[in-house]
Amino acid sequence: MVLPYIESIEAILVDLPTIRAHQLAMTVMNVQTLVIVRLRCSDGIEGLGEATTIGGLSYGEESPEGIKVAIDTYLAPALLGQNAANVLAAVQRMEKAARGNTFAKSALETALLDAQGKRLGVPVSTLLGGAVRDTVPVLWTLASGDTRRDIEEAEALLDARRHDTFKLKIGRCSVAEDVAHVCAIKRALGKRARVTVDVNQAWSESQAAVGIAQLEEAGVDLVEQPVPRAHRTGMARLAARFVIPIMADEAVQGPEDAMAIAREGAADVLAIKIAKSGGLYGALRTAAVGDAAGIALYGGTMLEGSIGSVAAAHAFATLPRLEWGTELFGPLLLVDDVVRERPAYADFSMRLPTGPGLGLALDEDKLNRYRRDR
Ligand code: MUC
Ligand code: MG
Repeated sequence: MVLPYIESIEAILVDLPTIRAHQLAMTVMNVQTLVIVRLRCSDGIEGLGEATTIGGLSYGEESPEGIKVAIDTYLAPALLGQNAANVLAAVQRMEKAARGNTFAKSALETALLDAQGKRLGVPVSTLLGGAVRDTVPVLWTLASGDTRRDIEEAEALLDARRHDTFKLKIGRCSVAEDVAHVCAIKRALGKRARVTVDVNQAWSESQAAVGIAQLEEAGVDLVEQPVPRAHRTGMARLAARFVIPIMADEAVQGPEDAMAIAREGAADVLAIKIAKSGGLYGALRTAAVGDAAGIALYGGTMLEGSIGSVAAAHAFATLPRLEWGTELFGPLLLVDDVVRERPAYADFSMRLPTGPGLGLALDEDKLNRYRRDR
């Protein structure tokens, strides 16, 4: 048997407008940049991958432009000519070629898995051992920056049965203003919806103690990353002090962080993201550590488009426990995408595509329309 090898790798920057401004503690997004990976193999099969960040370098340590440089200059040369059918061997070569750069590695691993799934005629979730669910619950983030508008948005999405859990992005305003904003939304939605907040590291521990007490009182369901990622002992004190679950997002990248969080009791829930963990396998290893420690799991996003979101969905669909569902709504935040058919959302969930690989097909016209170097 002739082994297929990796023939070429292309990383393409794609700029897509969002449907409305998306306001987070550290940035306001009006556009999302996708780094689309096209990995071509000697047997004619092409795998697709994607990496995104949020607000350039304002969220994390990788930017879209930096991801492209890392792929073009270091990661692609390490993979060219290698066996395309051995994904983990390729992942190991990437680990040797570059430290960190987990977002770039995740996009490449996704492309390898997509290609291998297409080669074998099975979905990516099957390559990972098999899906235990064919849909994943998906929440929506309210982040227009306007309380009234957020309530109207939530009402419409509840009526359409698209989402029944809403995550509010806070940390831009004072604690008092943020809490008032959240309480107004929670009051308006009542028992019809779950409401969570993501502070994106913006509070000090003492601000968090004040804010979380009021959010708990208002019936909010969960608080994500209230304090900076490095303040694990502070997170542990907050997790011990309050009944409302505390979720680690920025504080958990890979399995080692999950282990430290478990050891220190620094969170009740882990936000697992393929980008943070360097790919789908890394995400599942991170989840396994949390699961073994009795920490609840949540499928996170870096606001990827369809390719990255569906890749994550294939991984999250294999998790035995996914208590807090997912936030894989990225495709719905974008006015358009670069695939022929976007994933379907209904009944508060995303349906996993069933075709081989990711189950998505690239739309060449759209790619040409939105690529930055057109
Ligand atoms: C984050 O920090 O969780 C997820 C949803 C959203 O609106 O932003 C992301 C990032
Ligand atoms: Mg977060």
